Amino acid sequence: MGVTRRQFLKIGGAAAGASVGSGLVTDWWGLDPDVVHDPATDGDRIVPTFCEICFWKCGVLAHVKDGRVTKITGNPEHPLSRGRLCPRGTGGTGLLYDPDRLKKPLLRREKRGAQSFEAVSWDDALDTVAEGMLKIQERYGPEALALYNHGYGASWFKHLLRAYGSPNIAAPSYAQCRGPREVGFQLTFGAGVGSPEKTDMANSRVITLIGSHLGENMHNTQVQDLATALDRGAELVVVDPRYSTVAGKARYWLPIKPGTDLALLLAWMHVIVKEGLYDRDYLDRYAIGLDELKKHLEDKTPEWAWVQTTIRPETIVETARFLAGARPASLVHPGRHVTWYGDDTQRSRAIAMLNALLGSWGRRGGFVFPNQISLPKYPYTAYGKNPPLPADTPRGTVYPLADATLASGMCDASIPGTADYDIKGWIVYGSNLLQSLPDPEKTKRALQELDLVVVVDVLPAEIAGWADVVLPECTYLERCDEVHTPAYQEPFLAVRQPVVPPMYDTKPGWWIAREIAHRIGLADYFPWEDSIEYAKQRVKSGGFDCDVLMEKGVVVADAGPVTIEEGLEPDFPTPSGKIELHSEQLADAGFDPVPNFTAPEEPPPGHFRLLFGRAPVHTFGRTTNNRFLSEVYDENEIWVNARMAEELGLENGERVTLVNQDGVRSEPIRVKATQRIRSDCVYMVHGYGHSAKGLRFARGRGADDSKLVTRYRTDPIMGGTGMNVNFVRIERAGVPA
Ligand SMILES: Nc1nc2c(c(=O)[nH]1)N[C@H]1C(S)=C(S)[C@@H](COP(=O)(O)OP(=O)(O)OC[C@H]3O[C@@H](n4cnc5c(=O)[nH]c(N)nc54)[C@H](O)[C@@H]3O)O[C@H]1N2
Ligand SMILES: Nc1nc2c(c(=O)[nH]1)N[C@H]1C(S)=C(S)[C@@H](COP(=O)(O)OP(=O)(O)OC[C@H]3O[C@@H](n4cnc5c(=O)[nH]c(N)nc54)[C@H](O)[C@@H]3O)O[C@H]1N2
Ligand code: SF4
Ligand SMILES: [Mo]
Repeated sequence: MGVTRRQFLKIGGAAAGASVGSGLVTDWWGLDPDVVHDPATDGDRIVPTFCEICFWKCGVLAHVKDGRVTKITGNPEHPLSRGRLCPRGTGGTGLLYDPDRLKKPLLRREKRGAQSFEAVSWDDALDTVAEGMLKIQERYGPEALALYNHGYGASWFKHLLRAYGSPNIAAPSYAQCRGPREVGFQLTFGAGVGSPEKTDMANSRVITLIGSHLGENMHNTQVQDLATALDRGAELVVVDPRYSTVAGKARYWLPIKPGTDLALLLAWMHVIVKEGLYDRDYLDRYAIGLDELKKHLEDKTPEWAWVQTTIRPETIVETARFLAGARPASLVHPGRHVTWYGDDTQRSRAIAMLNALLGSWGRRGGFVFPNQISLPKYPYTAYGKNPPLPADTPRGTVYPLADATLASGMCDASIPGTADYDIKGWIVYGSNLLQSLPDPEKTKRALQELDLVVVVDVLPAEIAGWADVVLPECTYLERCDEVHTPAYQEPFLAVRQPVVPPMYDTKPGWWIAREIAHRIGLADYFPWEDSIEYAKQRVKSGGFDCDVLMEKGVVVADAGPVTIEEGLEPDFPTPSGKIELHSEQLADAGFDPVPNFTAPEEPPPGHFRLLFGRAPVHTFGRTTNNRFLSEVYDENEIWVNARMAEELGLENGERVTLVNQDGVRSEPIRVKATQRIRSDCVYMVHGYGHSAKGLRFARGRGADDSKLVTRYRTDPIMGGTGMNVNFVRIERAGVPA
């Protein structure tokens, strides 16, 4: 059975309608969980490849008839899809056949940001890029060129920048997304959580979600694992100021006051320690710092946390016992997008520590130690030694525990005189910085300062409007990228291969990067004929059969033990070689060795805290122009507590303007008056309110949350930008509040 158009609409409709508590989790998919897709349903050809509609990289089977991709289904043999895709992946043809795609290389005609371009040949466009890069290298040194990237196709450009000699390579998925989580877990266990997350949710007995809104956050395998766990009787504890879709399936929904999760986590640990409910043997063997932690937790009582979180002490005690009762198969999910309040590394660390008390790290139903296939590199010239340090920290500042470059920091460094040296040029691959970095007006100021802005994209998103040169990449269905070998329970090797030839005058990223390299004297770094030859060489040198891989799209290796129960000897690569409940690393860097809670700022009178998240059928603003996906959800709404809406005289469905604390106004947005959200915050889906002229479908639909994020709170430990610190008031059309 394939996913038919009708079923697809049903999935999206159910998800977008979000009826509270109805149906099984499997209904989110609109699919019978026991039916595996028959890949041979239709199509002249079926080409296995992997998805890029989000960053999870599920294996897909693309069905081709008369040269057109007619249908995209899940590859049954691929561990991340297991025969199913999320609704977004199924709608990938909506990107391939989007009439608004970038079709030809473009050169800017008027001033930056005016969105006025002239179509040129690839030679002219690439010569302009090469000339700009050589000038920057000569005038300021290679470090003055930065690469922003997101997505799997970026590897060719990262390689190009390293060869060129720049350390300024960053993705908003670190400092605007999961960076604090990785650092918080590394400080505790010596290793981060990674992507795909190394959770073993399918075998969990209790799953605790701190804001993580799985089911709206549609990472395919995680949602499947959650469905499996629930089918096996697992219970959910959902902590969220909003009654999310997954809260509708939970045993406990804790509508926490936004920004106070750390207080709840400390109080949970207080109860677990005080009542001796933690995993004593596990901690004796593997952890240090329990005594310091116990002492620290003494006054973090449920009554103390009540005042902060508004969650009653009895509930805190009851849920603490509930979590501990299922250990070690009790998973406190680390979340993914965690740049919320600026205390995010410490909150993530508290999540890590709670998991340590439950003994879940390295245990079935908790976190596994995944395996990974390692392939030898394609032999190419080695990068130069001792590249300069990145320019991502404001002058005089250090984020001692950051383990990647900060996208926001590179933007700051592009405003002259703010960092140790100035960044003078940007190459932007697959990242719509005007919707992903906080304070977009600052991003625009930075853009105006640059000598060179190159955007490689598939769509004319906002960022493309600011480019000097726009290079149209073909979509993931038209190209071959780097081989995918993630760390996972079942280690595997997957290949992305072209399903149909590139449409229009678009080119694959590997070709674009190589052409630039050839023009600036870096040809030696790109010795491969094309990306298929490159992929084949790597696969072959790893001892795998390329023909089988190309035919199946994936090769799965033997799993081997991944948990302590299976006899695995765990490894904690912290400085002490143990789980660090008390962190000398943090103390040495001048931070709290055990997390302390500071209450967040209160909304000013008449204001609500602005929260945001995901819609099940969209990936940020990347898919809001996708006409297939938008058939089911084509504009966002602002969730307002029903009682507050009544007090403000707001009608359900009426269009309002949000005005933030700095007077910035949103586009008109429809009110969703609902009891499913607290009265001190409002919520909207990120990725709407596009202003780019070329996005003819998405333009003018809904409102843009990023525009309202004029403030952020920087995490002092790793530089992440906490963005849930903005407040809005609601203005009715023509009625200033
Ligand atoms: N206000 C606010 N800001 C946020 C968030 C939020 O919720 N609210 N979320 C944060 C999070 S979690 C993250 S991970 C970041 C993500 O932010 P970004 O890294 O900027 O990622 P996307 O928004 O996915 O970038 C989308 C761009 O990639 C292009 N694109 C899509 N496919 C391809 C392709 O195959 N090739 C090329 N070259 N381009 C392609 C799209 O057309 C689009 O222009 O944003 C963060 N910023
Ligand atoms: N469909 C779909 N799925 C996606 C994506 C997508 O664009 N579309 N993007 C992917 C990416 S890159 C990421 S990073 C993830 C992000 O997804 P997640 O990591 O799951 O979540 P966030 O976007 O941070 O969080 C949104 C949720 O947190 C709640 N929340 C807000 N403030 C607080 C608070 O103070 N405390 C608590 N406890 N909860 C709070 C909100 O009400 C909302 O339910 O999703 C991934 N999956
Ligand atoms: S989770 Fe959905 S959009 Fe993301 S890679 Fe998988 S199928 Fe594609
Ligand atoms: Mo993210």
